[in-house]
Amino acid sequence: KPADLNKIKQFVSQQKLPDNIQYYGTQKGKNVFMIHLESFQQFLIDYKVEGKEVTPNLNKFYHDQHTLSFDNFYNQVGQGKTSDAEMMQENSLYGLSTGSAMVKYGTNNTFESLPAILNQRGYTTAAFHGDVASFWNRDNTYKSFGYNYFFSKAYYPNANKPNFNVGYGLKDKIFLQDSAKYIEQLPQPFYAKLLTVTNHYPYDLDKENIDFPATTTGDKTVDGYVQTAHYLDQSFAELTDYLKKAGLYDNSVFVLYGDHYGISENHQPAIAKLLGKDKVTNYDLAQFQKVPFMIHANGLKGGIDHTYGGEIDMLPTLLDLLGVPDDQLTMFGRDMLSTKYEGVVPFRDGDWVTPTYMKYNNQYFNTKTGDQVTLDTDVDLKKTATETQAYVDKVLAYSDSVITGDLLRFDTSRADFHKVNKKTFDYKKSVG
Ligand code: GP9
Ligand code: MN
Repeated sequence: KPADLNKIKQFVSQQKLPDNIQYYGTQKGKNVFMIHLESFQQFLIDYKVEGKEVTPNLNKFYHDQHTLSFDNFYNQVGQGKTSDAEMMQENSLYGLSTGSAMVKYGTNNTFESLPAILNQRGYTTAAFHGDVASFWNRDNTYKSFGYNYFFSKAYYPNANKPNFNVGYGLKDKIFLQDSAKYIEQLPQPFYAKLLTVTNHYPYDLDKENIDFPATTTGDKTVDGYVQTAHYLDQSFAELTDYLKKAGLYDNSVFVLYGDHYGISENHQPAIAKLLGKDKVTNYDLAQFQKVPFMIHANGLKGGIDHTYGGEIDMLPTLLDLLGVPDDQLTMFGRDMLSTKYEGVVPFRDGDWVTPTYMKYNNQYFNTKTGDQVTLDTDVDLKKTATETQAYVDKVLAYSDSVITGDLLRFDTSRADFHKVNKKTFDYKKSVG
């Protein structure tokens, strides 16, 4: 078994890329806000309904000269949805091919996660979420990840009031305001992860909070999506306004990401209408898997970056900015800031996207033009497809064996392993 890990670590170290000297360590020691935008797809950015922007505040943030915004960034989740996104974001390990890795392995496995890495660098780490602590087994998993604190629903005095919840938990505006009051009491530097939830299927919101026209596809489960997305956008602006006043904006790095699609492929006629097309192809559906990935910090050299990447790449990219040495970490993603980075985005079902070709629902496309291509007629595709498929199958299998075999436990003898003592964490109120 330790030999399995060695083989995998060898592969991981071979695919490690040099840091980018323009960025490396430029954000070292700053507070980190990780803002999880529930079910938020990239197409919402700059999207308009009846001439109005759905997300004016996030658009402004996206286009800010100090925000690095990736516009070819894909979600890579499987059945574990939000929890798969978290697994990738905190560890650069994939979710599993079935079920949720956090549910099955979060309690007992050894991890070397972002909270543990930052704890060792003097950070206080805290996760915030307006749903019950046990959802996706967060209460146990966050201990394994090394979170000092987990503020779940039970910590929010407003959570029991009527009309303060919708869907899975506290409404985002209340959740983010109440979370900010906890955050400003944390010793700095801190790593704060905020998991929003109102922009979640079926996109319900009370009348008083609806401040945006629904779309008119005629599909009831789709048409409210822009309304809850708009509400999330307003909540985000309220949070950042508050943090600016509290003096926490300029000395913090903000990482924003969408976890997965909001509108599933079961709604193709509605998707076609949203995109202004007669019919959607598998190419369109692949584009629809894009989610935002933005990193903002005072003085950061920003811009829209067209690099192809996915959630698995978030951690190595952030560690580059924070100046954290990561040569020994078992991460399957790669640093999107590295000048040597070449995008290969594996999906959990074995499909993939590269800057030249993509495979989606068993069809191949030219990534740039969207033209369908076939293995028989396109020699370049054949080469790319063979190499890419081998790589994709390998990383998914390796990541799976790290999780299902709990292989990182064999790495704890490393002098620089970021150990976690789960027993030192007690999220008290979060129980029950
Ligand atoms: C609930 C929330 C939703 O706590 O994270 O999870 P999802 O259904 O998106 O996986
Ligand atoms: Mn989710």
